[in-house]
Amino acid sequence: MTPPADVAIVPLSAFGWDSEWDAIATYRDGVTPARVTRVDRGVCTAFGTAGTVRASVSGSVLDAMSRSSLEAPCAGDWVMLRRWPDARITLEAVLPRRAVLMRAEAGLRSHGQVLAANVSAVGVVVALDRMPALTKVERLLALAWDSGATPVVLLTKTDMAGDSADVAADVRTNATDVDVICVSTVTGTGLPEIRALLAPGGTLALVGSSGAGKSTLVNALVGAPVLRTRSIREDGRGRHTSVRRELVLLPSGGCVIDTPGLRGAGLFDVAHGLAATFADVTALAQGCRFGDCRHEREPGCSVHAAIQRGELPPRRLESWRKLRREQAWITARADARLVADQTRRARLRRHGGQPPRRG
Ligand SMILES: Nc1nc2c(ncn2[C@@H]2O[C@H](COP(=O)(O)OP(=O)(O)O)[C@@H](O)[C@H]2O)c(=O)[nH]1
Ligand SMILES: [Mg+2]
Ligand SMILES: [Zn+2]
Repeated sequence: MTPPADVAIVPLSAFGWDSEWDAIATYRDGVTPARVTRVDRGVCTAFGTAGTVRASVSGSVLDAMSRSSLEAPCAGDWVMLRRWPDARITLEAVLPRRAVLMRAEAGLRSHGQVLAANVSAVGVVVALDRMPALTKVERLLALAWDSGATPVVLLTKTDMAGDSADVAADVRTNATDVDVICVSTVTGTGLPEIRALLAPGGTLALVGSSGAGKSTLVNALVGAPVLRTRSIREDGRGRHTSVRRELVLLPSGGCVIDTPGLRGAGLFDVAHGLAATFADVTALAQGCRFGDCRHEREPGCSVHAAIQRGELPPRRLESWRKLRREQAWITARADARLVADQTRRARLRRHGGQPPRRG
């Protein structure tokens, strides 16, 4: 379809569209691809060849959403939009996602929630204006690894830390196989490295505590104040900062997704992410005498042996245990939910599709 002549045609490839997406896109009359930048109460803002538009969700997408909340469009999704003769725009389909950043839903931790779709890198944002908690970094790294995208640690506010190189070294020894970039939006340190990570067509999702400097970083990368940041006057709770996930296009190509409001990022079935985050523990565990060694008091435990030799910081094992327990609990909850759901369905079938009568 040819867009109207007065509209500047923006190449979607600068923001992640490629031949693989093109191959699965369902082109029909008046239907074109676009990328979701944000979702507000069912209305999606999306960026397509004709610029930014607002679209409501079509009936078929609503149907899919009623079956699973994971089907709801979210920031980063590639979607197909239909433009109707009365100028209304509807979101007809969400294209199958590639890497997805997920977390356990707040309060209902055995349900997942999609934070960002089709990401190529996940930036774990940690501010150096105070001593970072390594367990927190590890928790966020597990989330990042599990997305299928490449994790990277972004140490922000390095202009406020005299020892940022030491902290970076410490984080590096604790984050095997992960790039650690020192960043300052005040001096501009690290911004070229992050831009390089994103070109061409890459998508970086930022995760981290409120106040870590995520939105400020997005603004610095764009070179304009596109997102609200916490001002110095109201550094209490960040009341006036956004709570929405939002995808921002960079003039230099690539996209950044800010994911605010990640209070105590819950883990969501991140067995793979944990193994990658604790690659050192996982590798040592291969040498344990028992396959199901919990590295507590078992004989022939090579994890403990490594701690004795001073080759593995005891903190790493403690952190691994803590996150493993958390993950086991979530998995058990998810299994219980699945069983309950199956039982309910079986009961419905036995009663000819009618819910059983009580009493
Ligand atoms: N000195 C310094 N302050 C920063 C830097 N990045 C962010 N800040 C400040 O940190 C506070 C929180 O930043 P914000 O981007 O709102 O954090 P967010 O909650 O992660 O989005 C604001 O007052 C920013 O001005 C930095 O690189 N250096
Ligand atoms: Mg913010
Ligand atoms: Zn062991």
